[in-house]
Amino acid sequence: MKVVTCTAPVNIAVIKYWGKRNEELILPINSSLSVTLHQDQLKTTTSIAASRDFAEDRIWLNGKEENIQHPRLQTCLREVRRLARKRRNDAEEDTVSRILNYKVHICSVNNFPTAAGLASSAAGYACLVYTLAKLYSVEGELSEIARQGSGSACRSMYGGFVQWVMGEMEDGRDSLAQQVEAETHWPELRILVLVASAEKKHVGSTSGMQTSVQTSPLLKFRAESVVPERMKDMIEAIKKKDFEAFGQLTMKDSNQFHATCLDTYPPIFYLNRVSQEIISLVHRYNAHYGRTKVAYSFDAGPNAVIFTLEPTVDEFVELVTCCFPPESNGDPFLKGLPVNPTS
Ligand code: 2P0
Repeated sequence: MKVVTCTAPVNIAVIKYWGKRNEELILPINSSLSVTLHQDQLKTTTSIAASRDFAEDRIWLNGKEENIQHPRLQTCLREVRRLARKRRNDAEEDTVSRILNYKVHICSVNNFPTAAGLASSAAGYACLVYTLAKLYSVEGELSEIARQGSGSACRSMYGGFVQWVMGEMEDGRDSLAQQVEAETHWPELRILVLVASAEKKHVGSTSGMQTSVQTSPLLKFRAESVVPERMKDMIEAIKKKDFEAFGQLTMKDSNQFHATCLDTYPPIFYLNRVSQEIISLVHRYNAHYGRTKVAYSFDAGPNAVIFTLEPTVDEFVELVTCCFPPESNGDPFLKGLPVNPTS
């Protein structure tokens, strides 16, 4: 038997992916860009065992057995095994060939609530693909396979600041994740996750974005006329460590993503009253200082992700706990998460 265990962190998009041009290959209508959290924070841990004693492939997610026949799981298994057959080297040929004939048992756990809309599929599929690749000693580019598990998963294959280039080819060979800057690049950057609700989201991302592509003219405009320029500006802001530019672009992109959700027919509402109050609090805080010291971003759910720099964390956390006392609103504050392991 061979057993391999790996972890993969969540990533938070600052230029959002929303909408596919090819559902099966998971090819997006626009490029996107995210920040990958540190491995010690919100993450998935996956163990995969291969043994000649296993009669079939099986998978458990957070302790519960799931259907291994799920098409996206099957794609990841098939594609990593195909690469293993193609890329195996002579030294390892015997071992890899033997393991490729075995069935696998996969156990995957998240250290954060799966239902809270915190990018669980991104960390999950990134971890599955990476762990499978380790099992079969596959090296090299893997984000193309992770993308076919869940679009946002391709970005969790790298640390630091990562872009998912939409690509142009029909077979998706050029729709890949690329690191823009390493995790050591911006040590002062901090991410706070404010949990406004741990409820499961009403409209899942996959079906939500399908409806948006079919019905929202704003989404089409965004993909064609806004995101290309914004990607360039965001990469420049990151490279220069210009927090004001980074923060403003992040907030504008989150707001436009939620505007496309409202422009979808029937409309999709991911933000709730607490989310709106957090948005307003951030703008009042920044207005007080006359500059952008804090930025928010919301994915397909009401929970806020706050970006700020280290010296601002304590004051902003104090403000949030003061404005949203845990006893009246649940517990909106989860954790201050360093992006960089060395900081
Ligand atoms: C993102 N989201 O860029 C955006 C922002 C949600 C809002 O990627 O169908 O779970 O598996 O490709 O990756 C959520 O979409 O969807 C997502 P699929 P996925 O992070």
